[in-house]
Amino acid sequence: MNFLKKNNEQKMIKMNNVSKKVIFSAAVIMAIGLTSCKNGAKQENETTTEVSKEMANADISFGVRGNCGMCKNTIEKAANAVDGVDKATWDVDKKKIDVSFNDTKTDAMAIHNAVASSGYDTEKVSGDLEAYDGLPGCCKYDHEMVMNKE
Ligand SMILES: [Cu+2]
Repeated sequence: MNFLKKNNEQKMIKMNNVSKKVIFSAAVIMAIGLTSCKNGAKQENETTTEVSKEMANADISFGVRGNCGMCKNTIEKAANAVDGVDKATWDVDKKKIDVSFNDTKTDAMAIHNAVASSGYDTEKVSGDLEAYDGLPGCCKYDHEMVMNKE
């Protein structure tokens, strides 16, 4: 009787260990998933602190579709990569980008095209579909999404 009980206890301990392991790996997987999304979300709140590298003399803002903080990174990076762009800030709620740039070096259409080639729809240019396909799952925004919201 005593032996049986002990045996049972050991079984329970073993099972416990197994389920603990399962729970632990599930937690690790979830944490990894959450971290990548949190990273994005965290950057959402940071204001763009690009050091002024251009003499901006013009500002535009236009609608750009996107979902999250990772979208924000991609969109702003694409706009900032345009020669003549001083600062680009995309608003995740308004689905809108504000760009300051030097109009002797670039123009609005070049900025639309740069953002679109990173996979994101702007008011004037549809996002490059190949780039869109390469976006992380959570960034695959809805092409019908309302943009440039107030
Ligand atoms: Cu995203």
